[in-house]
Formats: sequence, structure tokens, C-alpha cells
Amino acid sequence: MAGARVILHVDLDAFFAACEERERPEIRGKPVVVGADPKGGKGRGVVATCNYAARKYGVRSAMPVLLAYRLCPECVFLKPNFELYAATSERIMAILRAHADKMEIVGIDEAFLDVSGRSAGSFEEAERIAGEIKKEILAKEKLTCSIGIAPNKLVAKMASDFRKPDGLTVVKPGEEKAFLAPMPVRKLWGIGPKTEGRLKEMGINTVGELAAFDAVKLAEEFGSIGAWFHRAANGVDESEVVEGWEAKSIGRETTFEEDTLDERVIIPAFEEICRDVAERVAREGVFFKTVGVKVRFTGFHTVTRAKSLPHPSQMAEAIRKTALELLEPFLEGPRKIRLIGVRVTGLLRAGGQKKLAEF
Ligand code: TTP
Ligand code: MG
Repeated sequence: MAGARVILHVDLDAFFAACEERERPEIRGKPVVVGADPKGGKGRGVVATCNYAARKYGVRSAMPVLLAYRLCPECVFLKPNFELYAATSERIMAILRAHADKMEIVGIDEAFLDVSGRSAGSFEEAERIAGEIKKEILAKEKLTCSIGIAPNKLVAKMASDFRKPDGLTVVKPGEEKAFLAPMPVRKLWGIGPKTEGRLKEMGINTVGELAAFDAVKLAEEFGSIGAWFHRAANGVDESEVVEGWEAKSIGRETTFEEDTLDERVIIPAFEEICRDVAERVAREGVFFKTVGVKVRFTGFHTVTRAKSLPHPSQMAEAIRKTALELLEPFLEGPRKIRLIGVRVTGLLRAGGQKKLAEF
């Protein structure tokens, strides 16, 4: 078939935790959680990730560290060391690049590789390349990854997630639909908890049921994204592997020691976050179009607010001023604040080197 594509999706296993285990022989084999300090049961903040030993206890990314601590008090809890992960990621991306015709970095620990040319469209050859990649990453970085091979990005991504850790899953042309069919719809790109709920109400639980559902009805219910859901559920995805890396946003957030409305606590933390985001904007040399804030209240209820600027900016003051404007209404209460975050999005690059900035 002319133009048939062979796409790899590579995703490192328990990435932050695996980097830590590599650096600290004394914690190897133990359940490891990377995130905030649980402070013996009084800590705040969330889990960034954990190794597979900790996952056996039910610990997961984005879970409050307190809950992780309750599930697994014997876990080793570590604060994240982003420099270590970024440096490791850069070296791994260099390894991957050497095996791809085209490569698209989509996160600190994941990338799509188009190997259609060098494999001459052969999935057997692609499997050999994937084996080489795994061997090289293990030898040079002492880390394992999981790889999915498929005719498109969507299915390759689902395939890398299919068997983890240290997995290799091949979905050949023609097998896409059958591969996806038993999966819950939530696994599909772009389907979050809200959409999942609406689909459930329509009696659609699996990707197979979504694929079989009337495309016109889906479009009526969800608009143009409904048509996309239908194509995705059928394993169809034409999107290209796009060279380079675009950080979609630069942001930081912080969890307070106690839920608070005290401006003497909130404002200095807010200023520090803004400075940090501004520094990263400067280091990356990007312009941003939109400034956003996130506020999480007692009880975990979370809101986000964003405002677009009249012109793309690089200015620290634009971040601070806009973010403060968005934050201010929440400082008046009545709900106490648990976490605040500031993020810039709609990033434009003045050209030059695209660098890994953020995940
Ligand atoms: P993931 O690839 O989603 O997770 P992982 O590599 O830790 O584990 P898996 O084996 O399932 O791939 O994310 C990569 C890194 O991004 C992860 O190591 C930590 C970070 N991360 C967060 O900081 N917060 C999050 O909510 C998630 C999902 C990831
Ligand atoms: Mg990963």
C-alpha cells in the first residue's frame, strides 16, 4: 500500500521514579513515590509519579501525597529533581533521534518516531528497531521504556501503554480496530471524565461500542469533535509526526502548608511562582499569548481562569499583573485556598533551537 506508515511511540517507565532509583542504589527495589514530602501524614501536594512497586499499593500520579502515605507509609517519598529528569530526557531523546526519520517529542519522557522510510514499511523491521532502542536506553541510561508500533500515532500511543513496564506492542495495519475495541473509552485521546460520562449515558462504554455508534448521532451530540471520536475509535488517525518540540505551556503551582486566605502567605508564594514562570519564559525565549491561573480550594474543588493579552508578550510584569487580576476575586473568600498555580500558554517562538522546556 503506497504511503503506509510505521510509527513508534516510546514512553519511559515510571520516569521520575526510575531516574531516582538509578541514582540511589539504597532505594532500589523499594516502593518509591516522587512528589511532595508527606511529612509523616501532615504533608500537602500531589504525587508526580511512583515506581511500579508503589503502584501495587494503589499509589498513582496526581494523587495527594497524604493519600499515598496512607496507602503505603513504608514508601520512600522523594522531592522531584527536575534537573536530573530534564538532563536524562535530553540524552534519551538524542538516542531516539538517531533511530527515526522524523521525531516528535511530546513530553519529558515520550516521543513519536516515524520510521516508515528506514523500515521500508516493514513492521518486522520496526520491531527490530524498537528492540535496538530498548537495548540502547537500558545500556546507556539504565532505564526501561515501553514502545508501541502502529500505522498511526493514535494507535502507537495506545500500544505503548498496553503493556507496561518494559513492553513492546505491535499493531499491524488492519488490526487497529480490533486492538482498540475492548478498551474503555476513557483511554482514547481527548476523552476526559466529562465526555466519558456523557458517552456512558448513551450506552457507550468501550472503544468498540464507540466505533460502532452512528457517526451522525455522535456529531449531533458532540459537534465536530464527535466525528473525530468516531474516527479515532475506528483506529483512524492521519496526523503527521511533526519534527521538534513545542512546549504547550510553561507553568508552576504550589500547595500551601495549610488552606488559607491570608494574603501574607498567598502573595509571596504567588510572586515566587510568577518569577519562576517568567524566568523559564526568558530562558526559552518564547512569547506567550495567554496567562492563566489555577486555584484549588479546601476539599479539592479546582477552578482555572485565563486571559489572553492584546499582543504576545515576554514580559514578567505581564504575567504578574494578569495573573493577579485573575487571582484577586478568589482572595476575598469565602473558600480557603489550598493550591495556586500560574501558567502561560499560546507560546510562540522567535525561531532558533526548540528545546525541551517542560512536560
Ligand atoms: P508518565 O509517562 O505519564 O508516567 P511515568 O513515566 O511515571 O509512568 P509510566 O510507566 O506509566 O509511563 O509521565 C512521565 C513523567 O511526568 C512522570 O514520571 C512524572 C511526570 N508526571 C507528573 O509530574 N504529574 C502527572 O500527573 C503525571 C501523569 C506525570
Ligand atoms: Mg512514562
